[in-house]
Amino acid sequence: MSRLTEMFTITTLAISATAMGQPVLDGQLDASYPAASALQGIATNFGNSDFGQPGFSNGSELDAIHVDFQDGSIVIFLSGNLESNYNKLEVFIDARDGGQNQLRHDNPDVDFDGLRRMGNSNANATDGLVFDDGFEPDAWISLTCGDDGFGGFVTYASFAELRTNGNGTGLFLGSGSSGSDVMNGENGITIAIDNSNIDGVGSGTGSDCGIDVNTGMEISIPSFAIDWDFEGLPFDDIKVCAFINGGGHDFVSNQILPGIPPSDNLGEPRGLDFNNIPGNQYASMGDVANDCPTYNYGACCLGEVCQVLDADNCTAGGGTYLGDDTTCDDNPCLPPDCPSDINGDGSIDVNDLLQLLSDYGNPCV
Ligand SMILES: [Ca+2]
Ligand SMILES: [Ca+2]
Ligand SMILES: [Ca+2]
Repeated sequence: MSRLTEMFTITTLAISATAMGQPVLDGQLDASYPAASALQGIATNFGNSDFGQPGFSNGSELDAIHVDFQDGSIVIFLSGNLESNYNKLEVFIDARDGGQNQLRHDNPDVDFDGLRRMGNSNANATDGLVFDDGFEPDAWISLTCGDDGFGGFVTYASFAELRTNGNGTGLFLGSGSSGSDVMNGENGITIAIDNSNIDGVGSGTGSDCGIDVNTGMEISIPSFAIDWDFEGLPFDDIKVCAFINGGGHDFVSNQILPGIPPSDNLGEPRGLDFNNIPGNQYASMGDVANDCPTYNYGACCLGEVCQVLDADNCTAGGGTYLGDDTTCDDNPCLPPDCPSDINGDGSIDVNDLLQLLSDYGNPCV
């Protein structure tokens, strides 16, 4: 191919890609993406990144999710960060009939058995992670990143089918790096990351907002990876649930999309049931989230017991609501420690002194 022809071909490809509206896989949010289907409403308890580098990141957060089907591929953009300590981004995709509302025990052994770490612990157990009713994912992708051992930034990813009766195909997709150094998986899946976000949600467990973040994790899945019987499935109803998990797929953060109300990290994925958490923890293609969700969550005193609850549920249950985003740290529901209030009437006065004098000389038993 002559240099001129080569340039022409490259230019033509670039123009046709733009004309067809395909996103460029580089971890930056392209104009071709639809509006966010969900926005994060709480701070991250897995670290707020402030490095500002495309590669290495010192925190994980999921700020927004965009989902589309473009030119034969499912495209998913998750704005935010993935900490470069080999924590895991878990992405579950429901794009066809069937699937696994509860993760099974007989899924393929991929990523050091990381997928099965979240599922039923054996054929008779029912302790696998349960998604909200109406969400039955058919595929799973997990992305991780960190130091390659030589000071360079590297990404790895895995894919698995989540067939209704288990025993789907799974594979290691390969490795990549940041920006346009994308990972090209054997089955046509491509993944890019740009970790440079320093905005979005901050650190903590209270309310926050993940709006206006335009860098993060970008995934393109050719339809045949999920249309495994080549039926020409329409892919007009795609749902996605994403969350940040610990390095062993064994400790779920509080960064879920669509999000959860203000909360600490969720922890153990086994036994986790998203039906027990308000709202749908899955987003549908076509959903539009213009604003971050808002929550009236805070510490609620039920006697001396403190629980972070929704304000209405707190008062309906006879509790005292201490205000939005208050926490149960150092149990604020316990009476103040006031040893000089000897008779316990809430004030220190002459009656405490008289009580002391009347007790004077008695043995403490
Ligand atoms: Ca499905
Ligand atoms: Ca942030
Ligand atoms: Ca739910």
